[in-house]
Amino acid sequence: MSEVADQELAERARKLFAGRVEFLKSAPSLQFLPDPEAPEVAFAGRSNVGKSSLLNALANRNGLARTSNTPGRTQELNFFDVGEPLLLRLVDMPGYGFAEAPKDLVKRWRHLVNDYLRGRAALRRALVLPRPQGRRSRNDAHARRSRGQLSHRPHQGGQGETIGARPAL
Ligand SMILES: Nc1nc2c(ncn2[C@@H]2O[C@H](COP(=O)(O)OP(=O)(O)OP(=O)(O)O)[C@@H](O)[C@H]2O)c(=O)[nH]1
Ligand SMILES: [Mg+2]
Repeated sequence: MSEVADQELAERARKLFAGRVEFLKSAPSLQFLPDPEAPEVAFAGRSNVGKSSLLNALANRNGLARTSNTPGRTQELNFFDVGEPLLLRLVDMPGYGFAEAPKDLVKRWRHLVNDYLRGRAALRRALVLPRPQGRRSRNDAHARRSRGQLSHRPHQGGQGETIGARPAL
């Protein structure tokens, strides 16, 4: 892509995120997912890796998604509407790996995330945040497999990756 096209895209993104970015709802289980009215982009990765912080940085709004030093802060699928009219939805997800919560609760989050990744028709991209040291865990690999690896490509610089769409929910 040319530099001019890149700049235009960056400007469109800046304007988009300077406008409406609003919490819609939390889904503790799949039956509470919102109607699929817009393409969804979800943040996946280990607990405490900075998924909620990244969403806040992108939206330039501290406190939009709740963050904490304690792993296991995000416990549901949290949906945020972007754009007026609605253009896309960001989805902050619970992390996997270690979390300061009972084991069966952590297992429930894992199933919720995997079912959503596997079957959500509206999900266009899952952004998998790598651990800070850049090593992939088994769960990072599992998140990729859940998504079926359609149009899966590493981010520039090899930091994180995006995983493309595969429908059903
Ligand atoms: N140094 C540093 N700390 C960060 C960065 N991003 C997030 N943090 C801190 O890491 C901690 C966890 O951030 P969260 O955004 O809550 O992490 P999360 O992946 O959403 O965690 P869960 O919801 O528990 O899965 C917080 O104390 C953040 O302030 C970063 O880029 N650099
Ligand atoms: Mg979080």
